[in-house]
Amino acid sequence: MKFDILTLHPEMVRVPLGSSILGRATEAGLVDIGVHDIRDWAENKHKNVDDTPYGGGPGMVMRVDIVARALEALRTDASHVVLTSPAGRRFSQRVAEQLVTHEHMIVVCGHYEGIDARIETLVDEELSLGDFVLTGGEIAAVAYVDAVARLVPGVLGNAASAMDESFSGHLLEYPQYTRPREFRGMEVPDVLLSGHHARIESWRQQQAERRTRERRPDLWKRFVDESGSGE
Ligand code: JCQ
Repeated sequence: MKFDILTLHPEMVRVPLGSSILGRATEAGLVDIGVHDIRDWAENKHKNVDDTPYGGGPGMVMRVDIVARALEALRTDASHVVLTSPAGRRFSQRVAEQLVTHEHMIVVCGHYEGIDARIETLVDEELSLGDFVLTGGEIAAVAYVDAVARLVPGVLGNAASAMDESFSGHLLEYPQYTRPREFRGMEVPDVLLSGHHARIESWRQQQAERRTRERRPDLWKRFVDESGSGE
């Protein structure tokens, strides 16, 4: 899958998206993540990308014509264009599962001072990471690309890790343990050392349900409602 990020701060996204699992996925040719400086499409020699707001007020507003030129250069019929914005639809695992169906995803990083409102006509949707304001959309863009890219077949080395999650549906993960067997008086649960695979599976399921009920009553309600109706 191809990704392109449009940003005023390429250095903020290059390292996280080139490291670890996504770095390996890029080397393996499973994903291709392009990072582009919006300033490359600025017209004058000063490379200005923003201007003062019509109607007055503090700060600067990003010009829509420059973002439009950048998108004209990058988009194809297979592109899905996303703008990072606290005013957008809330990002989630379900949204990531929808985004991975596109061949090409372009993310335009918004900026706290704002973009000309006509940007709306150039993007397919606006996505929010949550109800908080960032200085720029770069951290949101990294989160979206990471969450989508890990769903591309082959990106997660172990095929079971992605499957386990969808199997457990809306539940939180079960607790995991490794050596040492005892740490500061805390023992690894006996069942995990028993070698009884069926008992281990049912203990993990029970733990996942308990943690979800205690920590995320909202997810627990969805789980109960959906398993009740056979969904
Ligand atoms: C993204 N959750 C928070 C800030 C305006 C496009 O307009 C704006 C963009 C930003 C940067 O993104 C965020 C954000 N998801 O703050 C203000």
